[in-house]
Amino acid sequence: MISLEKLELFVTKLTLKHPFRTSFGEERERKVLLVKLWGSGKEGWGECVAASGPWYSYETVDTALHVIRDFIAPMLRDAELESPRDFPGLVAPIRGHPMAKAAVEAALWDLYCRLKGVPLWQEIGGVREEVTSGVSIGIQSSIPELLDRVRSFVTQGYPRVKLKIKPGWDLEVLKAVREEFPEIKLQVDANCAYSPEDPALLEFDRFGLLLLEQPFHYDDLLEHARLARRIETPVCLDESIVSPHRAREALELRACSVINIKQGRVGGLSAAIRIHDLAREREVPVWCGGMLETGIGRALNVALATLPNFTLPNDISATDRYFQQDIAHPPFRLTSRGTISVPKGPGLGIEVDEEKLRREATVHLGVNFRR
Ligand code: OSB
Ligand code: MG
Repeated sequence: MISLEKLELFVTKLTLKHPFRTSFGEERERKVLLVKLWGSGKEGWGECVAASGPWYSYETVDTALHVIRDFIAPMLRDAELESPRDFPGLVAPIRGHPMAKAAVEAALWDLYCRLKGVPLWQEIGGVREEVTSGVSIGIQSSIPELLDRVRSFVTQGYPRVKLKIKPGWDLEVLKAVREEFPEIKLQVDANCAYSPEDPALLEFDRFGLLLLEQPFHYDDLLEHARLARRIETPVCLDESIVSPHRAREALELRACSVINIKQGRVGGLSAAIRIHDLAREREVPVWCGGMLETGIGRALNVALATLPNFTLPNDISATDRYFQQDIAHPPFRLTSRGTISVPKGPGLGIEVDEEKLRREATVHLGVNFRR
């Protein structure tokens, strides 16, 4: 049994190296909620992927803080968990709030694996020691600026580029990128920005894309299923896949032929693994999405992406692509093969700069579990 002693919550701000613009807005810094769990003399860390506003999902850092402190922590105090696999059942009475749940589950996995002395990727059945990287490039002010960004990442060795698109920042942009980079692995992400009637959608097939991610509203599986029957480019879902239940529906409806898995969006690592397995049974490939995580969240993504059905390049870039300063060590680096190596140590395999975190945290609170 995991004997939990204490839960701590931290909120801190990290400045992005470059503003990140999507169809729903621009981020210049990230407010990050971190969870630390103490048990049997060891510690485990989890990162909440909720943003400061309810744009990508309804959750925010503040709703997650509230749900963890006021509902999840009291449940944990009275719980008897054999493994992190028991955690989703424990918090199932809380409706929704997947990112809040996922952050605590992540800390439990890290703690559990550190107590066992095994790396997380091995514990969950990972099959590779490096994962294929990719980079997600936000909407820029002009096409020349975008081309500069793409050129810089291609030169650094990124094997796949994802472009954020929206109506009006799509066909012309793709034409320009394809002219300069006819061969690169390229995919696009609309973050729900299109209406099903938009004629541009039928033009994407000209650009040899790996996939088109989430063109329509997050609740709309039907229109994605219709589009998937009309175009050659594989349709991939991100925002729509909020749980294993929804993944099954999407697969049965053939609303997508690829799934972007983000453990935070689906309610935790256990649910992410379940979706991976469901997709694998149907021979639908998956890849790991990103939420501009710090090294803590990135380490979890890297472990997840070692599972066998993560066969497409992931939104897992090197540490130096994100923030001016990270809070975890060592940094993740891009290898000469365009991959990110999986840390060898127990649990997540990274260390948190806790001194810096304590110094800079805007919120820091603790809950004791000792009975
Ligand atoms: O839609 O995949 C997305 C970041 C924040 C919110 C949504 C998305 C993203 C990314 C970032 O694309 C990918 C990364 O972390 O490298
Ligand atoms: Mg996306």
